[in-house]
Amino acid sequence: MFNKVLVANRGEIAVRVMRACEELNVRTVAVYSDADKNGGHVRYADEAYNVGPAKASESYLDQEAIIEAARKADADAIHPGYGFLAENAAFAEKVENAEGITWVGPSAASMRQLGAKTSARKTMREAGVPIVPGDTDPVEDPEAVREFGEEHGYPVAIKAEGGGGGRGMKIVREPDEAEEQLKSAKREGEAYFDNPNVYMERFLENPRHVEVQILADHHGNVRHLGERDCSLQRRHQKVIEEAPSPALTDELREEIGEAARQGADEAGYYNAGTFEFLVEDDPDREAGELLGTEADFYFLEVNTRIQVEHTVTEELTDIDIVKWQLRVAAGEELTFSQDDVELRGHAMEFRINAENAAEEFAPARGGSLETYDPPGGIGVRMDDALRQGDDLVTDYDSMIAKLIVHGADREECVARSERALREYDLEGVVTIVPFHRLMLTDEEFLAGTHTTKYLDEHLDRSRIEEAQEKWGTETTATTDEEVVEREFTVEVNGKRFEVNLEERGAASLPTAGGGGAAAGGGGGGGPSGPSDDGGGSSVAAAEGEQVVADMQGTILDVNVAEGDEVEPGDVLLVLEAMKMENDVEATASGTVSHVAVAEGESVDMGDVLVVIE
Ligand code: MV4
Repeated sequence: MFNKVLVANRGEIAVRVMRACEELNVRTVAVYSDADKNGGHVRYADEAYNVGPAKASESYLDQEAIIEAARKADADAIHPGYGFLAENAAFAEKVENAEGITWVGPSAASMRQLGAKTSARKTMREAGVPIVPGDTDPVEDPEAVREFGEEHGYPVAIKAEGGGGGRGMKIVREPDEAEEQLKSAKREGEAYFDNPNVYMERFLENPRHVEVQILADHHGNVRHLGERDCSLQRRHQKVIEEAPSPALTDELREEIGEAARQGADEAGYYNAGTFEFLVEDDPDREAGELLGTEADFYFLEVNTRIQVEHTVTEELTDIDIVKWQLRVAAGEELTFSQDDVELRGHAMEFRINAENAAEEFAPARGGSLETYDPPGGIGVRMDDALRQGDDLVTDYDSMIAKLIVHGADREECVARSERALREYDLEGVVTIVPFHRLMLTDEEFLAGTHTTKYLDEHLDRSRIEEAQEKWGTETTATTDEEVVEREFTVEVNGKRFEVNLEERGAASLPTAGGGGAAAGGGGGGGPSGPSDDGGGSSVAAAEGEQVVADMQGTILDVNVAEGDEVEPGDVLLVLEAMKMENDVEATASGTVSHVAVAEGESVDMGDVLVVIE
């Protein structure tokens, strides 16, 4: 087993991995950006290293900085968590080739083989795993799309080979849409994934998202740990995940699990991974009716990492997946057979996002945890990296915690979840807890008949607003507490150290000149951007004639050109950030004199987007 593991991540997943290390008597190393200097994962680790500024590309995504921190700490393994570099094959390869440091995850080769959707589909088809009807080679010609539509029926899905999540998929509903949608899919593939290759599948109208947890060692042992149902999604973002699926019979459950296990085995996969499937649901299925082996299920894609929702599988099987990741990476064999894997009871995970569900899930722009008193008791697990008084860091993902609940069956799990969400006392930051409480009263969700389209196309938005009013909490967008930072030189046993001290709430004391006494002041936590106007549209800070980005993200659409006349409220462009589409609006009348960005470009907070004279 390793001596010391560097966790190349932040927030709840970093603490989750560190807890596994603690139980294995392995020392832990955190990395953090300037925005996370007060982060919970920094507090938790045995030691912590700053890897750069808030901007992820210059810190958590800076491969050299991460490896350098591992060297400095003398760590003998790196666990990537999820997101950031977790599925970056080049980084995995760098670590695989780094003397004395082990990569905790699947091989770089597996990431390349299974990360590109077309090669994943080929591998699964050769393993006898059903794939969504369609091609496995890139398509270039609109005529080929029309022929496919004639053969398999419309709609046809055109997907980016490098795609994933909700990005890179276009739907062709009739022949004359083929040319434009093919071009659009190729453009998006090039812009987002630096890969213009796209392929076709028959589009399934009512799919459930069912995924299977895989654990495999370096000795040929491949196990599946049952499935998770992640059908409750909003704009391709999972909101509540559960296991087992409320829609499947045990026979269908076992078929899908075995298909995933077979596929992983054939692919020579090792460590933890998740095999995603689409299960065709019956739109007329009633509450209490289950999908049996007559239902069609198809392999969709592989996630070559630990996932956010691994927790529900852990609660059902009592298997610590992260500990097994570490053991497998250290060369140990799995000590349980497939028959030893038992699925007990029912579990749900509620993603606690700092978002306002009544404002199209707009991410919170700031705040601090004036009250943070999470639930507890039997069957309740909190995975977070928070404590009361923490400032909200808004530079990264809006998910700040996970509430995981386990019960003897789904009914008990729901009742226990309602109790836990009622207990969750969180003031100072807006979250989607009210939305979760609403879902636990929703007929479709309680019946388990919701598909992946339910939230985007069916849930009545007014019910979300009512829930937010009924159960929402007060928030303060800014903190007025003074944080004074000073630099001191201290001497310990004859050795001198430069240390930065932060004093919260204290009046700034006069300090003697020299010694680098830094002037204190300024709010705590991450930068507070312009005030949020809610509604998922961000009013860019218009400084004089410049319209600048108020958050880091990717340009989705540019709606103006030089010479255009604009009025306040006109949508100048669409910025994709925090997994949300944000309209950037003009705040003054005038003529567009310069457009500084193009579709697909990444921008940072403060970058000039458009100039209006
Ligand atoms: C599909 C599909 C229907 N038919 N492919 C969405 C993102 C990516 N993971 C694949 N996705 C889909 N692929 C075919 N042939 C429907 C979706 C889909 C979806 C899938 C799983 C979970 C949520 C979803 C939300 C919208 C669309």
